[in-house]
Amino acid sequence: MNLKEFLKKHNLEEGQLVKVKSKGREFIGNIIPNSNENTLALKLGSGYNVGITIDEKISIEKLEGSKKVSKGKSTKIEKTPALPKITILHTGGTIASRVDYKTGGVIASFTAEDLIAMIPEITKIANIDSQFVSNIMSEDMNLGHYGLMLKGIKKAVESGTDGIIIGHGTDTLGYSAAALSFAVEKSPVPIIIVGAQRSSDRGSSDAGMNLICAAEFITKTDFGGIGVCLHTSSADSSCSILPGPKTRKMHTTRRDAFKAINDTPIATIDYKTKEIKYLQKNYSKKEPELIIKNKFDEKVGILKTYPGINLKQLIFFKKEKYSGLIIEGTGLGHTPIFENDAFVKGIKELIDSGIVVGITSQCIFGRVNPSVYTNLRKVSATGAIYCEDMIAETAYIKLSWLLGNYSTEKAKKMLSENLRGEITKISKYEENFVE
Ligand code: DAS
Repeated sequence: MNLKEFLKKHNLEEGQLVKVKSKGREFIGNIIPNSNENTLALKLGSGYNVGITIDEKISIEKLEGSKKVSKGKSTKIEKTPALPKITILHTGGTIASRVDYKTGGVIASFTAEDLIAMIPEITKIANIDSQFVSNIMSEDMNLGHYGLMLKGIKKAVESGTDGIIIGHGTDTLGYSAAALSFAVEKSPVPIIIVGAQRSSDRGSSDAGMNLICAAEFITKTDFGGIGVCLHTSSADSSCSILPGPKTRKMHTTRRDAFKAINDTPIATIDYKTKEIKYLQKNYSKKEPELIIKNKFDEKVGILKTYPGINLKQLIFFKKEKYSGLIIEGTGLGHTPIFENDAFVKGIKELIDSGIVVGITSQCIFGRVNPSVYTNLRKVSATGAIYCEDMIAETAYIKLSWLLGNYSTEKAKKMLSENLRGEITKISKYEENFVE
């Protein structure tokens, strides 16, 4: 049964206050519009939204009270010929939802008009176009979504855009930023991924400021690559433009959750003065043409090691005929050894079967080293590739992209070579924790 049939069966409509019981959990909220027809979306009293899968086990009860959810009035976009053009690709996530302040209902769909209604000041910075790519929370993305974003980038560049903003959920934003960084080899325009930690219906929303700062940067910079734009600190003072292949979400809720790992932001934008301060000099510049290599190998995985890990988890990747595996080890890139080197032999077995194995560290900051300890040398002797100061997520995306576009031998060689700034000579640390 889909959403429409479900609402009809229970004689319900958008805005109705309901109590829903599903999988042992209970939710009370107003029914709000959403484009996923297998999900009932509620706006909870806390301001957060929740999506509940419609299945036979769900129970629903109508409560007193409802909030009429209107589509909100859409704003006619005034174009100013002299202004540059920015194309916004919508993929979903918190950034893509906005609230009709009169009713408290959330508009889950997204168009340029919605955005202008939410932050009209953006029309003074650029003419806004928008493209619908997907409407998905980013925890639910797969490698196929990167192909959709790359198609959107190509279409926007062909339309003569001066820059691209990609509205994206925050949970897997770092993976997408890495994926697009490798796939877009050269770009004539800046491509900035923007997320939000607070939905626009909350006073502390960061959506508007992140979008404005991204637009300001795009219209003034000579940067031509993939960046990420969110708050620099928890204050509404500035946003950072973070390097695509070095960005990770480091906090579940803070608005400055995103940090450049082992690196510094490319630039910061002061929200009040709109002044841009560059922290990096040799960032990628705009190129005359767009060059994209858009393939990703689906049979690549990540395995985090931990005390008590079972050797079978390693052998799984051989049984399932994977082509690549990133082992997120400990410290300098250690993995368990096991009695009689059983775990190390397991890694060797994977590699001998043709699987490319890379090693990163759960420490997140710093870089791995294959030779300080005897145990590291044992692992390195299997042919496993130490991935310098890349985090596991970036190494995973890079290996998937390499195996999708190059031979296994070439992929092995390129995995530990710096291609897009994903490997830095000196791994920076303090710079990330400025207030
Ligand atoms: N679930 C989160 C996501 O889409 C919501 C957000 O933070 O944007 O990644």
